[in-house]
Amino acid sequence: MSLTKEQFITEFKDMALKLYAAPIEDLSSQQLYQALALLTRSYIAQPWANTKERYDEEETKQVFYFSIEFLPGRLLQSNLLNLGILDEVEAGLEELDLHPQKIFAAEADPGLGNGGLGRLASAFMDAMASVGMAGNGNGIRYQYGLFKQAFVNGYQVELPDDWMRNGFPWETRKENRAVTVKFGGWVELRPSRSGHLRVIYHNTDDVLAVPYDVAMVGYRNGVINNLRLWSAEAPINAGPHFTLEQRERINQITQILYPDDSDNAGKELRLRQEYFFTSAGIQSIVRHYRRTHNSMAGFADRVAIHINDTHPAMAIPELMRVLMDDEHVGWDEAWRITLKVMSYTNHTLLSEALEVWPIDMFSGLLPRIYQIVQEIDRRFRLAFVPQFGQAMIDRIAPLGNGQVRMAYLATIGSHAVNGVAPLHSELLKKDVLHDLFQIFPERFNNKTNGITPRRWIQIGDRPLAHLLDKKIGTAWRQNPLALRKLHDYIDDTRFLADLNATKAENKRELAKYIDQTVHVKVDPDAIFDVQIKRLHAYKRQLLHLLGILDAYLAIKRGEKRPKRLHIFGAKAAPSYVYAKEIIKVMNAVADMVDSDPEVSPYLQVVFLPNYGVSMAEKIIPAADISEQISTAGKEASGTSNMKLMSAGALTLATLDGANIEIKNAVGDDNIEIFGLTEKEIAGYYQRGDYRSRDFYEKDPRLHAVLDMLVNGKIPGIETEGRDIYNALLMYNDEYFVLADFESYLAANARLDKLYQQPELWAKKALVNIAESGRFSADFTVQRYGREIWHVVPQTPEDDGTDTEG
Ligand code: HBZ
Repeated sequence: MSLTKEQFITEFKDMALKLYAAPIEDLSSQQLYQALALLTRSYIAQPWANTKERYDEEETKQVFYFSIEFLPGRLLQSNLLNLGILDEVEAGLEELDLHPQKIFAAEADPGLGNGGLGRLASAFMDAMASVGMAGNGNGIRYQYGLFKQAFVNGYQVELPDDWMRNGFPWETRKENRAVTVKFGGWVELRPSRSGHLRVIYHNTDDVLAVPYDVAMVGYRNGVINNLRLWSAEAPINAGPHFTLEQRERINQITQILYPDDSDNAGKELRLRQEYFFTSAGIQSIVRHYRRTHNSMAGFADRVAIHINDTHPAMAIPELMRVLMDDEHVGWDEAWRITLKVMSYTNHTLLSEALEVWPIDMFSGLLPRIYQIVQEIDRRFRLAFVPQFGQAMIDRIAPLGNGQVRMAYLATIGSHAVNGVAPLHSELLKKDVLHDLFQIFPERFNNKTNGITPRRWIQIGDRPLAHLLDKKIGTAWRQNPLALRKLHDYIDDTRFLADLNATKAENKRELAKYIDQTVHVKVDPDAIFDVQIKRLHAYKRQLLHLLGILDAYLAIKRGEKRPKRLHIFGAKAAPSYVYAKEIIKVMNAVADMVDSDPEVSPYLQVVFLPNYGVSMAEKIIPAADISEQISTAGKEASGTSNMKLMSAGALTLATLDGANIEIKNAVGDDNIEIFGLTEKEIAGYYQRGDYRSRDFYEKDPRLHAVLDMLVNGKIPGIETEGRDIYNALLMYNDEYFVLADFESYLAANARLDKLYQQPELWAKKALVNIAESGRFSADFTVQRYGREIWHVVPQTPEDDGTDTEG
């Protein structure tokens, strides 16, 4: 859209006055934010309505991305950017003597997700709108986001994240689109006079699902898609016998986000949440379709539904239910439609994260859905036992071991199943879904994750964005593959110096931010070494910590090295004791290093509390080193690896997840790889001969570092050091931390050496930025569009590289 600075100023003053009956000088940042958000919304309204109308008129095939998490980050700035009016608005605000960044910072982060899976869902929403794809999100409007993390005496404490305290100006309540979701009770199947089966529900607990829609603004293309978040409410005609407790139970469904990443909560409330938003989504899609069609025959040509991990896998039996019970479609036709509509992404190989539900719980809460799953199970067995044998089919049928197995159900009921990086997709076929791959090989494919450079470079890294504009023009903002033009300047000494200057500027900014938020002074000339992701044993923040302890000891012995600032951001699941112990030790080490004048000139550690999308926007531009050090074969893809690369950080990585694609993109000289490969680790498993203690005994540096955990040298820790020590030595180090220790140190030493040559470092940073364009989520969703959803993407065109693994 177009908007002049002058126009904006008039409209903004007007909006502020209407809202607060006061001139802008009297308003707080929060109030200014509210006024600006509402004004921005008013710009969105018309194109939003137009987009909907166009999709309906042209009968565009629509994608519905079902996800139990979305992590959009702050929306004001990105909406302004995507509308194409960010510059005008900022100029206007400045003319009014206001500080744009202060106003933007007043927005609360919608913390509606845990980590990678939720952030990916939001990146896809942004990307689908930006490439002009009709893509809608379907999820839950959690009253509280993921907990707010604070440290007390170095321990993680979890505070409620009341993110909607000041309202959420981007949502629109659509009570006219509410649907009813049924739980519990029992079902009666009765043949009706017309020959259809009539399904009669008795004694169900009915919940009203009310949608709140959030606009997903495409980048400068006039497209506005929809993210629909469902809220649970008591039925409208609940009647006089409806108790406060019943109301409370209903409200609970959308009150909290389960704070688990790579874990299976296995709680009935979680199952309720999953069915709640899945059923609401399916019902509203079918209802919308039926407004303009008098049968379901063409449904699969107009609708694609994507299941983001197994949390929404009940979409499969739920669509079967609606097709059969409400639309009177027979089983075979309903199954044909369902298979064509559904596709599924797996995000993890960790067995503890594979969702299963006890049959008792499942059938009690969802009796009709359970019947349908039973029938899917029966037909699956009937079809495949003859060819593949009872034993194999028993292993992978939807029902088994007294459980409903969601990953198997999702695979059986989808026409496409994908992993999120080539190695991950291969391992799915080899291990977790191996048997199902034998039956349905054509369904399996890879779709490497992506990120949105709009948020991470255009918004998060303004100094870099401007430098790029100056050097290679602005084409990269539309098509990030244009970043490859940077290669032409690999020997441009002036430009390399500018690149380093940009990084230095970002580091100074982050240093200020760290001082403001945690009151710690950091040296902006240090190497900024960053590890930002959920805290999990397989991600091995612990290996990073052991590296820090080794540096500490070396410095104590008199070794000099370039100063390193280790920056961590990570939340641990509240029930994940080991992860929380790692946080505690990390904070203790940070204090120990800081208070030791012999060490502090060379080493500093900061653990920033409450890591999230907005904080990532501050940290990423300032990073020199990106730590991606998971045990090979465990990290499905990773996405912070891509973001950090695009900011010119050098990746210190194991050959895991998308690190492998990054290595292929930048070449061996521009990434620091270390550690065991997935094959080598599989070898250890097979032979059963990993002995962590051997490494401890052989390597004096490792020996000294591990001893520090238990010899009282780290002030302020209690049993945490001992627990970690035991996990590594007595319980044989499940994630091969000790095996990779030596090569991790060697890789770090190479980085220290390289940092002494700023121009060489800048060259490597340049190659990383130049090659980061391929990881744009715009390309990822276009691949999904072509190969899975069968929708036609519009602009910009993908070059087709990096499609299959
Ligand atoms: O999904 C992550 C993977 O660990 C990461 O490698 C990948 O890049 C990213 C996007 O594909 N997985 C998750 O974030 N998983 C969860 O957040 C999760 C949440 C609730 C659960 C299980 C897993 O019950």
